[in-house]
Amino acid sequence: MADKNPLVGVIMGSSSDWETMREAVHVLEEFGVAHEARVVSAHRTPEDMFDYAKEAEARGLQVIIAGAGGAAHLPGMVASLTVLPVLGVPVQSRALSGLDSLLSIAQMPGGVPVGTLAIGTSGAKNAGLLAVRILGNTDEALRRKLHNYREAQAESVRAKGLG
Ligand code: RP5
Repeated sequence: MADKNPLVGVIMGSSSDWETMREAVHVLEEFGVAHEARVVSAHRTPEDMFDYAKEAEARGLQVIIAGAGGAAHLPGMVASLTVLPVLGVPVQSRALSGLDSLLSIAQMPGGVPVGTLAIGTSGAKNAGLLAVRILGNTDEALRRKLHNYREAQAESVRAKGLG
């Protein structure tokens, strides 16, 4: 899945991560941000991961969102190969409910940053929103959309009241 000239790359370790990572893609679609989504595994296709990370900057990507579960090396390895901001999404694993993913992604050594989000769909959604906020620093139209989004969210909470 790819728009022309994508600004955000959404990658994941397995097609089984898509159920989670589609939340990030939904946000990018909602804000009209050009993006692409691919399966790039740190363990099963390490050469593809290397090429993706090394070529990302020259291809015009500005943010990479990387989701993985279990021994979740993908976000950290990609961050070690690029200077683009990398947002890591811990996918909820079957064995340990994503705690393994979270710790694998969050506990990076100093010098190789990964912005780690929450486990699962909330993390994926917030990774999408954080990518939009990063792009919003230099894109006034996106910044306006973020203000509208925030206001609409607040209104929807107020409208629900106590149900
Ligand atoms: C990781 O292993 C993937 O990110 C996925 O979350 C997990 C399980 O992958 P599958 O066995 O479902 O392909 O690399």
